Amino acid sequence: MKSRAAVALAAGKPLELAEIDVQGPKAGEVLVRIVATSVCHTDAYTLSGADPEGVFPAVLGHEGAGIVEEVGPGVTSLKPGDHVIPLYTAECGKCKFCLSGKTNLCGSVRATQGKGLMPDSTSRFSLEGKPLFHYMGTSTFSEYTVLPEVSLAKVSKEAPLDKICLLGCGVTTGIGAVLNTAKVTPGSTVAVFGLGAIGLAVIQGALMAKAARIIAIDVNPDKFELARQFGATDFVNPKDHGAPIQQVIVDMTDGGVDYSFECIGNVNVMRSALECCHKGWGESIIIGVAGAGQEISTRPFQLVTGRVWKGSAFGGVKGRSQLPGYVEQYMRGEIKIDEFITHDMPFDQINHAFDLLHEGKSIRTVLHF
Ligand code: NAD
Ligand code: AHE
Ligand code: ZN
Repeated sequence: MKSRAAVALAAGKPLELAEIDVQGPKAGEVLVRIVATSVCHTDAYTLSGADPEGVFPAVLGHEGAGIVEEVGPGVTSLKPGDHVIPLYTAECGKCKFCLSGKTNLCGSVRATQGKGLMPDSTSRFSLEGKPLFHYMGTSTFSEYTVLPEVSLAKVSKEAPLDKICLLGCGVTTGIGAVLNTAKVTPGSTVAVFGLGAIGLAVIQGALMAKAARIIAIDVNPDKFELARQFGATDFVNPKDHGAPIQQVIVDMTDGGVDYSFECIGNVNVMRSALECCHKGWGESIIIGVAGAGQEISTRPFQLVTGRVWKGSAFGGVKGRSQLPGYVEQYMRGEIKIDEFITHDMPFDQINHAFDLLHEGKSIRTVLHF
């Protein structure tokens, strides 16, 4: 079938709007009509060429929501008409990871996903007869996309798809990093580095966890008002201080924070986020994604003296079992999503959505097919 799509033809170039060809689902696969998708910084990161797994030409996009159009042979858990959120972290329920009870990472489709291919190592997308790569197992920048059954969470039909698409990445990642990865305890002091959708969702999670003090840090002071509305109590622009930012935070907090979250993808800030943690118990969670070749460093003494470094992917959330509950929480008013959506526009304005993100003018832009 034909599908409207935005194609990443090469790194560093704007997306090309095109009508692509989409093959029907093979065994264990599902064809989904994406109703709405948003742009996450990770899409921009891959498009920039900094992603070691970035392959071109590809159909990017991983924060979306849609409706099942057709299922392939052997698919039992989904049927046409079901509302779904694509998952870049699959949940097969059967692999070593899924059965471990220790992680939300799933091994079932990750290897081929990282190569931009479906589990049978082929693509369902083509443009003018030439294959296009998939992306993160989701490729939501195409009106019609094909995913493995294990990469789809079935959610309530009552929920607005143009809002809950944000649960496909940003909102879930931030809240989950607080509740699942850090397990922030009531009364804690939390520092959040980077106030995009991820950082704001971390603030939301910290409020849900009853943190007493939430320090919001960004080099763009325009982000502070929304951070305040989400529950941040203190605001720090590193540019306003001569001292290293970790020293500023340590001085503000009688020795450091209980938890910090890096929501930028900057390895120098990752070091600051660790080093602003309290001696003996402070934990720093890396959420930001850093470019190829970049590495983190600190004095081992920072860890010897009790600080802990952790990372979080999709907030430690198991998509198929837990995302339907997140949708219900949104419907009951217990999780904010609408407040992240600073812009809404037709899908064909997708390059403008990328520009707004780069310029620091948007939190999330929802694109409608
Ligand atoms: P974003 O661009 O909307 O937000 C980043 C924020 O960081 C901006 O407000 C920017 O002003 C701020 N910033 C940049 N440099 C800074 C600095 N030196 N000090 C303080 N603030 C600084 O991005 P986003 O969509 O919120 O994504 C944030 C990061 O999280 C990206 O690296 C993205 O790839 C990553 N991410 C990871 C996961 C995961 O599962 N681990 C999921 C989603 C996104
Ligand atoms: N491809 C990159 C890694 C990118 C990365 O870390 N992705 C996050 C999700 S970002 C969503 O916006 C993630 O979940 N990672 C775990 C995984 O299995 O990919 C690289 O460095 O190769
Ligand atoms: Zn994302």
